[in-house]
Amino acid sequence: MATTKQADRLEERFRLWDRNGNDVIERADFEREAEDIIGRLNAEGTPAAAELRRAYLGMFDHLAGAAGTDRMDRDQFLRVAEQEIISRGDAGFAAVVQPTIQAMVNVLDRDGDGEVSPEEMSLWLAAIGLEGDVADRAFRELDTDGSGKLSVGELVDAVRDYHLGRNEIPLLGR
Ligand SMILES: [Ca+2]
Ligand SMILES: [Ca+2]
Ligand SMILES: [Ca+2]
Repeated sequence: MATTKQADRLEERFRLWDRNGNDVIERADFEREAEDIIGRLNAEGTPAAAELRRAYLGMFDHLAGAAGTDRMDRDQFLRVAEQEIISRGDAGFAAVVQPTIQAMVNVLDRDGDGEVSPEEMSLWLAAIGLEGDVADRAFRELDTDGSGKLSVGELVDAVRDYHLGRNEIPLLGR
């Protein structure tokens, strides 16, 4: 059973992902979201950007396939997100969200060590409105093993925790 905060965050997700504001989530919304993220991360035209676009559309295809429609209205989206992601916990986030997070990491990981340093993360945090000391604090909170870098697993956990109402860092936007 979803808590109020979880439900609010799924509502927020619906509103955010309905990029053209027509009250349904469709493929065009995810295409636009991916393009915007690629633009904010200054990654246009790179192989990693193409992979990020594929990952976003893969996430859409997963949800649309489970919903049985490629035009999800609010109720359909909330139901399918609860069923495919939230209620399945770690397995749901791993199946649906992790490929997108991995693709984001591939875009950001300029030195190719497979993780995201504070410098590499700064573009992403700035894109969600976190800069300076606030960004530093958010980075430390996300770096749960204190290694000084963010792994794909730490970032997937962070997105999960935000949607479960356990942190206040809206990595996928607010
Ligand atoms: Ca839409
Ligand atoms: Ca790196
Ligand atoms: Ca770490």
